[in-house]
Amino acid sequence: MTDLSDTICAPATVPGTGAISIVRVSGPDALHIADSVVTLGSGKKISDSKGYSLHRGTVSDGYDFLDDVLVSVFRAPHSYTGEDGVEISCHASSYIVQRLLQLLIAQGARMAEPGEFTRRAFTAGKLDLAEAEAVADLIASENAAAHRIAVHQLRGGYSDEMRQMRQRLVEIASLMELELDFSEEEVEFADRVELRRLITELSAHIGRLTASFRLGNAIRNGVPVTIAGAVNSGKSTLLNALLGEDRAIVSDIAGTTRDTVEDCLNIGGTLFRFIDTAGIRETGEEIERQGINRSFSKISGADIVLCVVDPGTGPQEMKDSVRTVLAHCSLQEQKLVILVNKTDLEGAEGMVRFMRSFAAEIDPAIVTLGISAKYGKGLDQLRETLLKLQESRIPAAQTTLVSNARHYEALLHAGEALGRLQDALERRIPTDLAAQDIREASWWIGSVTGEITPDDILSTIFERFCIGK
Ligand SMILES: Nc1nc2c(ncn2[C@@H]2O[C@H](COP(=O)(O)OP(=O)(O)OP(=O)(O)O)[C@@H](O)[C@H]2O)c(=O)[nH]1
Ligand SMILES: [Mg+2]
Repeated sequence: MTDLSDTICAPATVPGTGAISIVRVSGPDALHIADSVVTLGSGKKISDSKGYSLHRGTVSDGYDFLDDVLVSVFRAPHSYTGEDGVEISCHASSYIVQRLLQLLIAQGARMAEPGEFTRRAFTAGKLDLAEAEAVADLIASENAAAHRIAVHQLRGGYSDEMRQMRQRLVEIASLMELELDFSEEEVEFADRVELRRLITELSAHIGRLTASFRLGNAIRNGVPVTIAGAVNSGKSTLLNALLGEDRAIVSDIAGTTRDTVEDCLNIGGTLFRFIDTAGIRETGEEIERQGINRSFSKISGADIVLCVVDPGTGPQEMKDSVRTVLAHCSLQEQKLVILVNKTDLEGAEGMVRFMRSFAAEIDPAIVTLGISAKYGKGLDQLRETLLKLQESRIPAAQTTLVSNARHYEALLHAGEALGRLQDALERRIPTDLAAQDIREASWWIGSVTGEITPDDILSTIFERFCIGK
C-alpha cells in the first residue's frame, strides 16, 4: 500500500498553453519543504504563515532565478487532504513546472501517485468513497446532466441514501432478533408485518437504484444511439453527417459496413454515442452474418434506435425493416425513431407520410422524420428530437441516479442478498441463517461509501484518477 504519511507533490493543472500552472504539495513537511524552495517577498516563512493565506515569492534554481510565484497556504485539518499543504501558482511553462517539482523532490517531497491527494482526503475522513469518486466524475463531466449527478454525489446526497439504507438493515436485523428470541406465538404480529414491510421497501429502493444505472451510465458515457436498418439505406452516410467527418465508409455496394462503428458527439450539452451498424439482410456470407448479429445486439443495447429506411425500396421493404428492428428492442425501455432517408429523391415525401401513419398504428411514441443524410436535410430536427427524447428520460433533479459501475454491482449484490432474505422469511428458514444475508446486504451497501472497502479495491479506485488530484 502507498505510504500516506510522507509529503507528496504533483502538478494540479495539465501541461499545456494556459497562463498559469499549479503545483500542489501536501503532507506533514509541506510547509517546510516549500520554505526551502520558495523565498517570500515579505521575508517571512511559509511555515509561520496562517492557513488560507496567499503569499508572493520567488523560486530560485541554484543561484538562477526560476519564476515569480504565488503560494496558497493550507493548515491541517483545513485543507482538501486534511494535511498541511501549499499550492504554488507559477507561469505555465512545462520547464518551470518540471524544475519546481525537481526542487521540491530534492527537499524531501515525493511525486504523488494518481489520485493520492483524494485518497488522503478519504483517509482523513474529508470525503467518503462515493464522494471521492464523484470528484473524478465532476472533473470528467462534460454536460449538464453528468455534472448534476456528480454534484449530487459529491454533496453527499448519494452517501446519505446509502447510510439510510444500512440503517434500515439494522432495523430489520433487530426485528429478526425478536423472531430468533421468541417462539412464533410470542412474536407480536405487528412486528412481523413491519419486518416484511421494511424488507419490501428496501428491496424496491435498491431495485430503483439499479434500474437507474442504464440512464446514469448513458449520461456519463454517452447515450447509446444505434443507427440500424436495411443495407444501403444510408446509415453510414447519416453517421458521417452527424459527426461532420468521414468516419464510416459509404458506398452504393450493399453490405458495406461489416462491423459496428462508434463515435461520441455532444449535442446541446448532452453526450450521445452513435453506433453505425451493418445493414440487415438475409445473407449466406459468414462474416456479414456475424456483423448483422452485432447489429441486433447494438439495437437491444441502445437507448434510442434510429431505424433508417430507403423510400426507393418501396413500402413493403420499409415496413419489414421497422418490424425487424422492433423485434430486437423494447418500446417500454427504448425510444425508436424511423428516419425516412433520401428525401431529396422524388416521391419520398409521400413515403414519409406513409411511414408516419404506419408507425402511429404500432405505437404513437415512435417518431417518424424525413431526412436526407447525403444533403444534410432534416438533421437539425433529428438533433432536436434526440435531445427531447433523452430529456424525457431524465427524472427530477433530486432523484439519485447510479452512474458508477462499481456502485451498480454492489447494489445488485445487496439486492440479491435481500431477495434471499425475503425468501428465507417466507420459507421460515432459521433466522440466524437469514442474518447472514442481512450482513451481506449491509456489507455491499457499505462498500459504496467505503465504510468497509478492502485496501486493494481502494487502490484500484484511486489509480483511475489523474496525478495531482
Ligand atoms: N440520394 C441520396 N442518396 C443517399 C442518401 N444517403 C445515402 N445515400 C447513398 O446511399 C448509398 C448507401 O449509403 P451508405 O451510407 O453506405 O448506406 P448504409 O446504410 O451504411 O449501407 P450498408 O453499410 O451497406 O448497410 C450511397 O451511395 C450513398 O451515397 C441521401 O440522403 N440521398
Ligand atoms: Mg454502412
